[in-house]
Amino acid sequence: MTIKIIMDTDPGIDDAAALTMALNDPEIDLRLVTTVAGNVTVDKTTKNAQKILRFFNKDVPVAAGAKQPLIKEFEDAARIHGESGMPGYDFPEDLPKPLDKTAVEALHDEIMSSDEPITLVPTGSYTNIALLFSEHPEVKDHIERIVAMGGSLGLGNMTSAAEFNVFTDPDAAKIVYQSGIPIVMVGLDITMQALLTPESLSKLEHMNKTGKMLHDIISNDGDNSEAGIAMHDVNTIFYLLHPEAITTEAMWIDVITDGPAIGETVGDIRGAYHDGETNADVCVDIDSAAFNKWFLEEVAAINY
Ligand SMILES: [Ca+2]
Repeated sequence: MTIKIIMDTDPGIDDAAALTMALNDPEIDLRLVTTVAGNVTVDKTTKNAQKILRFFNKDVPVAAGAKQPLIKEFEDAARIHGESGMPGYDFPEDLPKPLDKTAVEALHDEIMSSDEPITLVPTGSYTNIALLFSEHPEVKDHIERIVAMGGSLGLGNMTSAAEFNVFTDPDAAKIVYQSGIPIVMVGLDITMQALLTPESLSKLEHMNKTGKMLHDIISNDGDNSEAGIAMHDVNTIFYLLHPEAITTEAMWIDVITDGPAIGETVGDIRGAYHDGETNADVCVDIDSAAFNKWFLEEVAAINY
């Protein structure tokens, strides 16, 4: 059984690794890639997504999306992902044009024409998805669930309170968490646990062409430590394929949209505000060794 997904993404080093897994794992059917401003500007994230598709010779359609958040001013993460968003590897530059429609229209068309409900996998800010729900609310009945990288029950990585994707567009995140669609929050609570270790990274280098490409871009990640490098977005794909390796807790997530905690995802762990209602399954624990083992096995299986 394959899982039909759409990735809404802002490559981005870890996005590129997540796309690599989604494009090549036989259990995942990646129907569409939409892009959003985030790690770098949307023209760059679109090109980067296309570079990964071109690298694997896959013709999954790409539609360019929002240039900026709904309300908040745009701030990129080029200090971590480099000026291009995906430095360190010489990708071919002869890229096809993206679809001649917006990300929102492409999302609408793909979701409504699918014969089964689709899983949305946002790995950037949620601006495109929030716009989609506002402009085409009928799509909500045709979405299986949203498995979203972003948020944190603990500390943030942009501010003390906020994780990057939610911080980038907190107003969009609020709309998505209030949409009524089942959401799995794949946040820093697990992505900062499941670091790609230095041993795993060095194994990638000599594995195959894919391993070399991932090694070279991941080595340029500005947010590394001695323990390893967080592969944030890749955890969404790992969750889809190996939910048994991740512990989730159902709770209500509220998104703070102003003030010093802007972009914080507040988990109502004690059920103080929502009468026991929940709107998300929040990932709280992960088998990091299983994540590393799976990551290497996925790349080895690509055989390219
Ligand atoms: Ca991302």
